[in-house]
This record gives sequence, structure tokens and C-alpha cells, in this order.
Amino acid sequence: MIKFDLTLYLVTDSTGLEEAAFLQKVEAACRGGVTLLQLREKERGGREYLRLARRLKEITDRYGIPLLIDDRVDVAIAADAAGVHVGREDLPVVEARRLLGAGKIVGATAKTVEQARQAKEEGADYLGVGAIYPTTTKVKTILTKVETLADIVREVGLPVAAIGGLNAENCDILKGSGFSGIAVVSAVMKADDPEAAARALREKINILQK
Ligand code: TZP
Ligand code: MG
Repeated sequence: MIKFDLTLYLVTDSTGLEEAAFLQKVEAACRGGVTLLQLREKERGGREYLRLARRLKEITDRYGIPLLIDDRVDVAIAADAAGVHVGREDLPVVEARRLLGAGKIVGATAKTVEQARQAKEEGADYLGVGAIYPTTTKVKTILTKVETLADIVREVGLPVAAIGGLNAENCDILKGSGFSGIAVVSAVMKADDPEAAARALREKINILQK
């Protein structure tokens, strides 16, 4: 399996950004210390999704950061990405795993211990758990308590990335939960200086995990 590190997991959102500006932002964040990147595009068709995935992969390859594709296993295969992240309404983990094989990364969203257990049984490599805080992205926010995240870590044993409204100022609540890292959109994508934002987040997480 491809090695991955959930410490600072950037989930991208290109909405409202010119492509060049989007790519520059992502690259700046990579310089600042992103450890894993997800391309998440909800509006694009497969052709555009694939084209953007290939452009992003040129960047992530240079930084040695695995690139995951949200939802679209076909796009992940075509772009030779490191894997996929599947949400609650996407392909089941078991199908994503079957299509991608054992060598790729399959991440899954879990909001309860039961969902987490099932994702593990079906072959997930890590879990995204949240939303910890309400998010300003277009995601339907169902909040998941940090206690639930801690239960998942303890009872299921897969690495967990916390997600949802997290930033360097409010992620202290994760301390002691056993989380492996945090997944963010806005804290980096909406920052004027995404490199500095990523660096600050990395430092913060390092402190919380001590
Ligand atoms: N799943 C739960 S919250 C969320 C996803 C994809 C979006 C997180 O974005 P932000 O801007 O970090 O709240
Ligand atoms: Mg999804």
C-alpha cells in the first residue's frame, strides 16, 4: 500500500478560483507542510475532473504528497492517483477497494462507530470523522462529537482525520482523542497566505499530538 500521513490533510475546493490561482494556492499549501491532498470537485464532469487531477498530480508528485480523488474511482484510476475518498453517498468502500486493488488508498467518511466498523471491514485505510464544527462549505453538516471520534479511534483502530470547520484556533478540542490529523478546506483554501496557514496548522497539530 502507498504510505500516507493524515497530519495535515488538505481537501481542495476550486469554487470561485481561476485555475492558475487554484493551483498556486494548493502548491503554496504543499510548501507549507500539507501531508495528504484530496481533489474534491462536485460540479465538474469526468473529463474536467480528470484534467484537473492530472494538473494537481504534477504538483503533488514534486512534493511527494499522495493525491486522493473524492468520490470518483474512475478518475482516480485514469489519473493514477494514490486513491480515493468515499463519502456516505458515494460507492461503498468494498466496491472502491475491489476496483482499485490492495495497492491504493481508500478513505471513508464515518460519523458513528458502527459506520467506522463497517468501513474497516470493507477495506478502508483511514477514516474522515466529522463534522467536528459546522462548516462553511456546501457540505450538509451533520455534527460528530469529539467523544465519538475518540470512541472510533479506540474501538475501530483505523487512523482518523478529524474534519469540519477546523482551524489552528479551534482544534485544541481534539487533544487526547487519538486523532491522526486534521482535514481542512477553508482554513487553507480561504487563507490569503495558504503556505503560512498550512505551516501554522502543522505546528499546532504537532503540539496537540505530543
Ligand atoms: N465533510 C465534513 S465537513 C467537510 C467535509 C468534506 C468540509 C470541511 O471544510 P471546512 O472548510 O474545513 O469546514
Ligand atoms: Mg464524497
